[in-house]
Amino acid sequence: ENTQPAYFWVDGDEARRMLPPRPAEGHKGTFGHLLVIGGSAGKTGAAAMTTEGAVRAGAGLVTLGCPASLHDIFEIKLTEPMTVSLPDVGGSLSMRALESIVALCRDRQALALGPGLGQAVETQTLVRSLVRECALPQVIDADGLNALAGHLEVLSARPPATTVLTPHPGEMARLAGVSIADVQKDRVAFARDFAGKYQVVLVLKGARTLTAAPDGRVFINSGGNPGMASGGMGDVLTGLIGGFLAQNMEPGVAAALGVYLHARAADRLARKMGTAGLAATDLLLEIPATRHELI
Ligand code: B4P
Ligand code: MG
Repeated sequence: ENTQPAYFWVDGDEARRMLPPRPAEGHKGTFGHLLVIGGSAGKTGAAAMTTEGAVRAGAGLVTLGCPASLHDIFEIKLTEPMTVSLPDVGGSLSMRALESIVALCRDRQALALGPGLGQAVETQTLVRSLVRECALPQVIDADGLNALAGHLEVLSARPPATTVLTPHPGEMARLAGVSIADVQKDRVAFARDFAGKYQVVLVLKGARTLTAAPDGRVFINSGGNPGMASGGMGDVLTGLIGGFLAQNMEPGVAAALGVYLHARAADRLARKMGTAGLAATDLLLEIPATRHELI
């Protein structure tokens, strides 16, 4: 590896410099179109929150590709995002969805893969095919990451530095085939080494989330609080990062900015409501004002 590590402490000033442009004459085509592939029976909320996170990141358009048997539910649940019905088996996406998704990727700017997809064997095979075959910048989370555990070689089929992985320590351990203690022992070194080895942007979540880019940059997040330790918070983050990727941001910066805004929104909420009982959907509503406060 060629690269020297470089460390960045992400606070309000650093985040302000990262914000994507919002030109006065911009229209929804200017701000990108994110495709989200997610959802399975019992896990529609995760996919819904990811699409809404992308809306809150300022993406121009968001489309969710979801299992056909859940399509009507998403049509009612989601308002701004569009939905596309894809072939499924028993509420989980099937391999027959591959061709349609690859076609959808043609006129989108980024892909968010994984929220609530479930762990059906066929769905996991589909995920790996999409990682290989869709050249768009991708953010992969949750069951998307689970599908890669034991199959990290698929990452080598991707253009370097176009993939963002967002594991919490449990997912990171599974992905790398080590224990959670091994991950947490030296988080910076772990994240940096993994990012370099697989040429991905690695977001290692938890108190003090780290974002490591394959060129050696490591962004250390300054905000966040235990109010974020509730189901769905990670799905919102995936949407934010996907929304920034769709706005053509460099993947390392898109990830670090998404992590910062997500945590800062939670810190604003905590000042008003405390750190217990915050819902991920509360955080969604807080994001635009959090961004506005930066500028
Ligand atoms: P899952 O059951 O897979 O949880 P999930 O669906 O991914 O939930 P969600 O998407 O909402 O949360 P995520 O963590 O993605 O796994 C949970 C299990 O994984 C746990 O039972 C545990 O075994 C393991 N695990 C998870 N986090 C761990 C940790 N830190 N240490 C050890 N084991 C862990 O996203 C949550 C978001 O909130 C992230 O952005 C995260 O950075 C943030 N967040 C959570 N707590 C925070 C805190 N105290 N301070 C700052 N940020 C915090
Ligand atoms: Mg998660």
